[in-house]
Amino acid sequence: MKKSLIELERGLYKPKLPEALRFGVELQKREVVNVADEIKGIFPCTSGMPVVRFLRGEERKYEPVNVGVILSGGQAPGGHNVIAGLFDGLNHFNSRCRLYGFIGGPSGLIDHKYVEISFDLVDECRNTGGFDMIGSGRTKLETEEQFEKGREICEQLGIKALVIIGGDDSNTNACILAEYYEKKGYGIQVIGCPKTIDGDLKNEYIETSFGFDTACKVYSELIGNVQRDAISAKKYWHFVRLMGRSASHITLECALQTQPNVAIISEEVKEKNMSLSDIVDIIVDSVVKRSNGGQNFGTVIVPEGLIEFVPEMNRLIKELNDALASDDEYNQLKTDDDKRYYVMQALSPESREFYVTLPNRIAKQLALDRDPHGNVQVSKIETEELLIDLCTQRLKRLKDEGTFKGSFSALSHFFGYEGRCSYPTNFDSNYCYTLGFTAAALIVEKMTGYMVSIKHLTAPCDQWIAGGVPFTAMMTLEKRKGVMKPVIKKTLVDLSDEPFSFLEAHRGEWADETNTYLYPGPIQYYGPTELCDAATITLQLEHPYHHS
Ligand code: FBP
Repeated sequence: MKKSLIELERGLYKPKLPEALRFGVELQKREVVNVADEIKGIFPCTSGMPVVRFLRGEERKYEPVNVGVILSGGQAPGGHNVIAGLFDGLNHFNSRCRLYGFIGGPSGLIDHKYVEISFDLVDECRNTGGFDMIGSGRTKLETEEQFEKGREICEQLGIKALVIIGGDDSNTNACILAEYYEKKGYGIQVIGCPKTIDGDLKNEYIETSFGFDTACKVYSELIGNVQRDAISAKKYWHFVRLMGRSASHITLECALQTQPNVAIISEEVKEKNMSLSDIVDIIVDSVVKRSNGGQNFGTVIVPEGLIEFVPEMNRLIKELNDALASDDEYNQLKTDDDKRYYVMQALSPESREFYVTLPNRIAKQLALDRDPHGNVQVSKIETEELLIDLCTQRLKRLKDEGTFKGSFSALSHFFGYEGRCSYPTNFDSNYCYTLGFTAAALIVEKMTGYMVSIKHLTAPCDQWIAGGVPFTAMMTLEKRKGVMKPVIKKTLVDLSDEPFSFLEAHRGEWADETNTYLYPGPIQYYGPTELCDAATITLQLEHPYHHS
């Protein structure tokens, strides 16, 4: 197959590993994390285990082991390198180990669809983006029937360990699977790796999920380019919605990298109980200020989950979900107008009053687009269009009153899929390879119920600390569909943390008539280490590296 020059070139890149993993390893057991009694009760076999880390140790002989690997959920740059690191790691510990990839995500395990991962297959995919080596999927591994199907195929292939590469939900299910296999005594270990561009799988033990670094750098390049266009043409305001589901980590990181005029952070909107009108105030304020300085252009970036955090919208969405989730009468209505009328009748007077103020297109999207569970698909609501509409109306009013004398012409963008399969940055290439290699080390050391944890990520790679944390140490109880369930918590933007404080300290100046844009440009693979290997600004602010 023909390859692009960059693909050939990246294929030659040798990901860096922490020093401790390059030779023999020694497993060091550290603290046992105290977990709630309820968690201990649900996971008697996999709680009470210590956090572990690897130190450089004697070269040792390990038993060969057959391992299965699963990619779960949305694509994130670096997934292939986790598999490459796992493959090379297993080989490093015993060249008779074998690795099987389950095709199409968790459903591959249940339906027994797999491929044996060969050296050639790994070599084809080193340092590439995408999950196409074995594919991914969103099937949830949660029932005993599925677990048993998994056991059957593991027994057939002699698989003694599964590596699940996924986000908070997939790792929560990996924890349940690990406990189940342990309780049944099947001798199948389960190890997780933290994946998601959204950056919301992070905590005391997991500094960041892989893919966040690359995705943010791709979006930041695009935002920088749009800013350069804006400052050149001087006639457009660009409204950019960024992926990330509920969390605003991506928007925050992109704001720090590009310094747009306005960056809205959903978690702040929620904390301050800001209405849609308050958000419009912030944007319009910047438009007017900049226009007074002769700058009728600018950039606004917003997270895709924003509307869920706006109180009146949140109430409306809840009412719509409740009213329409399993409503046959609604589903049989033929025309959009009939559906809209039906929706209006189902709403409380407060929500109805708000609903009628929404632009037609958005009102329609809210009433029509449902996911298979009957919920509004918030990621498909064009929040950026909604904001453009509301700002246009407000600025027209100001113009009529004579308080706005400039012009306002806006363009909308949504950056999401553009960043999910990019060639991983050096950071993600190294991080992912290390995650996979560490998973191999945990497996040969017979650990189960652990997520790979790599710490000190802002230090040079050879100083990273590779180890694992029991899934149960990260579990809390949350209400899901009305029932308390153990889950690995999604981490949203913490308004008291450094990254948000930095934004808060500088955004006034960015919103102003002066232009403070940054243009990060494309991802760099060669050149000074500070440029090529650097972690995100978020990581650097959260975990500053102190040169010794
Ligand atoms: P994961 O949580 O599975 O990593 O996926 C993240 C994500 O890219 C979100 O940012 C986005 O909202 C969603 O997936 C899109 O999902 P889909 O790929 O099903 O369109």
